[in-house]
Parts: sequence; structure tokens; C-alpha cells
Amino acid sequence: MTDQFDYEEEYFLDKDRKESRKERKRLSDADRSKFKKTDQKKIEKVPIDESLLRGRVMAITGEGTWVESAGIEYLCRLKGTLKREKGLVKNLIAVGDYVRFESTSEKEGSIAHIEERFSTLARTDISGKKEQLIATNIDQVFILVSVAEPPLKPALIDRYLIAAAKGNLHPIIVINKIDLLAENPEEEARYKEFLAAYEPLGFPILSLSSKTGDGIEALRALMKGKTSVISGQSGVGKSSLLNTAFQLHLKTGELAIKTVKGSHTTTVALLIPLPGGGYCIDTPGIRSFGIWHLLKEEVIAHFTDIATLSANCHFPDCMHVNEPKCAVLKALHDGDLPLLRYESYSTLLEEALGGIDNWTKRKIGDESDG
Ligand SMILES: Nc1nc2c(ncn2[C@@H]2O[C@H](COP(=O)(O)OP(=O)(O)OP(=O)(O)O)[C@@H](O)[C@H]2O)c(=O)[nH]1
Ligand SMILES: [Mg+2]
Ligand SMILES: [Zn+2]
Repeated sequence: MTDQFDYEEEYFLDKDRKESRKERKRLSDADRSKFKKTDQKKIEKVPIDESLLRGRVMAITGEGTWVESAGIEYLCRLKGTLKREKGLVKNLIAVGDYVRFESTSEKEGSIAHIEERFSTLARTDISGKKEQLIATNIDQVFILVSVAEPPLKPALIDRYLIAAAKGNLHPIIVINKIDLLAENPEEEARYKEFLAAYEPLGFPILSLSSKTGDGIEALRALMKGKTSVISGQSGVGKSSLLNTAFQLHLKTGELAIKTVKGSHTTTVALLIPLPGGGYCIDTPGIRSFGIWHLLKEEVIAHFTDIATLSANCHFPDCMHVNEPKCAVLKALHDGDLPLLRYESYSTLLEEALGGIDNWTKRKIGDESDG
């Protein structure tokens, strides 16, 4: 199996920055509504050959695309006509896709058509120039972080939350490894600070431990009957969590300093049918999460707490960076706006405004403080 997704690769080493900036500008001038909310069952405009089989992509490995249809797994390749449509998407097909294919032998097939997606979890690929699909046609994303090993990174959570809103997904923040809190007073303080800042915002937050089983029942209940994707940094315990919750035997990794490409334990996304109904896609760990085609307006819309405060800023177009009479900076100074939130806002705003020239900076930010 090869890792097709470059998950742990260095992210923004692209030398051709100017070219990328031009591309970004072109993109943001193009159709901004990348995503139309559509019903899964809506039939596509393109006429489909009804003699084709219909199936769902379970995994994509070096061998090909694994498609399940009526209980049979087919190893499929993509038809050449599909490949020519690639354009600005790094991976034309992703786990979770519904496809139409022709079976070429008992267990093999050829994919002719990918159905329209009702949701996607996507990020920017390694080059910064293309959209990389992590999973598609999912109801909800479990944003998995851990209180320690690796430490909690609030800005990464905000990245996922924005990506979820863009991709038409319901986000659930899951904080794993709470068993480690007792022995980590610093991490415990950070965890509490995070809860104090994020709970009032209304995002669902679930604290649990796949080691002790604390909170697992709640996770199982949330996953029941739904298609979920679980995503987060390498080592936060995505596979362990699914193993504990559903008595699975996914490979899990020992903790190690994971800096080398390929050191993550899960190497390809995998759609897993859950006992009791529903599916969950386990994914390889990400190192950083660049939001594809991030707009300033999306950052502002996401930080509702900051938007509320900004009603009292002196300048109507205040961005709360260093403007005089800024109500957001005042709230921050007075302790009415958590520093965590402001830091996260600043990072993402800078990214949306600065484009690719700031992405290298962002990468450093990701590693130091999330
Ligand atoms: N203390 C503690 N350790 C945990 C917990 N959950 C997972 N771990 C450990 O964390 C390590 C990484 O777990 P994995 O499940 O492989 O992590 P992952 O997120 O799937 O990692 P990738 O597949 O590389 O993305 C393993 O050593 C697990 O035993 C937990 O709740 N508490
Ligand atoms: Mg894993
Ligand atoms: Zn302001």
C-alpha cells in the first residue's frame, strides 16, 4: 500500500509561490460557492448508464479503489475519461464516494462515474494549489484531539470547524486521553481553559478516554446510524477510539516522535461499517490543516464571539489587529475574550488575507501553538 495523501509531508515548501498566489487569486475570483447543498438522493444531471453497478468507495490503496456493492468488494480502476476531469482537485475520488462502475471480472471493476457529493471534508494539498478530499458523503466529522501526547491545539480545531461548515458537515469536538489529565497539571489547565473558551460557543464537545472507556458510550450513541469521519493529528487516538468503541482491531501506534513521513500508523482512509448501524471513516493523521480556498468572510462568520464584540468597534470595517478604539482588543485586554480565541482568529485571518505567502508562517504556528 502506498500513502497517496502525503499526510505527514512537509506542507508549504513550494518554491513557486508567485505562481500559487496568482492561482489563488484566480480561484477566489471564480465561483465562490464551491459547495452546493444537495440531497444525496438527487439524481445527477448527467445521464447515467443504468446497467452500471452502484457502490461506495471503502478505501483507496496503491492497488486501486475498493468499492463495495451489494456485499461484494470490487477492486476498481478509474476510467480514463474520468481522469481527464481532474482539474483543481488533487484526488478525483475519495473514500465515501458513491460510484457507478462496470464489473470487469468477478471481483474487479472500472469506475465510469462519481455521483454528486452531499458533503466533503477537504483541505489544501501539499502544494497549496489543489483541494484534497479526505472523505465524502458523511454526516458528521469527529474532530479528534488529545489533552496530551500530542497536546491540545485550539487553532487546529477552528480549522476543522471552518472546513466542516464549508463542507456541509456537522462537527463534534472530541477530546481524548482525559486519563492523562491527572498526571499533567499544565495540560489540565490548558484543557480547562479550552472548555471555558469553547463551551459557550455551542459546539458539541465530548471528553473521553479510549484507554479507560470513559465517555465511549456517548460517542457510540452519536455515531449510531450515521456516517462519520474521524480526523485529527497522528497519535491522538483515532484508531484506538474506534477499537474501544466497536471492538475493532485497527492498527494503533506506539507513541513516538512522528516527524518522518510515513511514520503514522493509519496510512489510508478506511470506511468501516459499524456494528449497530452506521459507518465511520478512520483517517491517517494530519500534520497541519490548510483550509482550501479560505475567505476572510468565512473566518469572520466562524468567530461569532468576536463578531458580537465588534459591534462596538469604532471602525465598521475593524479587523481587530491594531486599530484604535477596537472593542475586541479591549475585551481581550479586560479578560472578557479568551486569549485562545483571539490567537486562533488572528492566525486564520492572516491566512485568509495573506494567502500563500503566509502559509509557511502558519505552518510554524501550527507546530508551536496549534
Ligand atoms: N493514555 C492514553 N493513551 C491513548 C488513548 N487513546 C489512544 N492512546 C494511545 O495513543 C497512541 C496512538 O493511538 P492511535 O489510535 O494509533 O492514534 P491515531 O490517531 O490513530 O494515529 P494515526 O493512525 O497515526 O493517525 C497509542 O499508543 C494509544 O495507545 C487514551 O485514551 N489514553
Ligand atoms: Mg490511526
Ligand atoms: Zn475591532
